[in-house]
Amino acid sequence: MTERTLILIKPDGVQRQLVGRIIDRYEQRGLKIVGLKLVRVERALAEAHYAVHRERPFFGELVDFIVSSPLVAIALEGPNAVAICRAINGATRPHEAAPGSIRGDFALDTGKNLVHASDSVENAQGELALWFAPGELQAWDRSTDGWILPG
Ligand code: IDP
Ligand code: MG
Repeated sequence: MTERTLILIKPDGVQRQLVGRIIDRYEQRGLKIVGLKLVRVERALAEAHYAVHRERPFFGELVDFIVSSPLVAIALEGPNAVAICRAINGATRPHEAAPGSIRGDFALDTGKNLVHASDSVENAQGELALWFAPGELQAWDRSTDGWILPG
């Protein structure tokens, strides 16, 4: 089932100059980039994005971190893109993230775990609408699709 999902390379990933290496993980898997931008986020957007965590003790710190410096927002498309990206990122807490995952290879601290990925198709649709205007998402044909995608 073709899905779209939202990835954020959070400010720690941009500051540590890991953007290229992180994007490479998704691209080499075969996922297609359909949206990509560097953004300095408004507080309201960060709060809306993490609204589900509003009551958690780390919410303020998390929002402060997300608005502290530019981040990279990416829309990715592919079969099971939501689950595939969660696996590429690895577990939320880096000490539980498998080696080979982004967090398992590059992160130590839960608050600086480099990446976000939507956790369901429904949430992905909401998050993509929050982060990208419709005209910023591109549907495009890839010449290698026949070698990567089903059918
Ligand atoms: P996810 O990013 O793997 O989906 P969530 O549980 O949705 O993880 O949490 C969102 C983000 O909030 C995490 O990626 C992490 O940066 C931060 N976070 C989660 N739990 C904690 C915590 O206990 N302390 C500090 N930050 C946390
Ligand atoms: Mg989450």
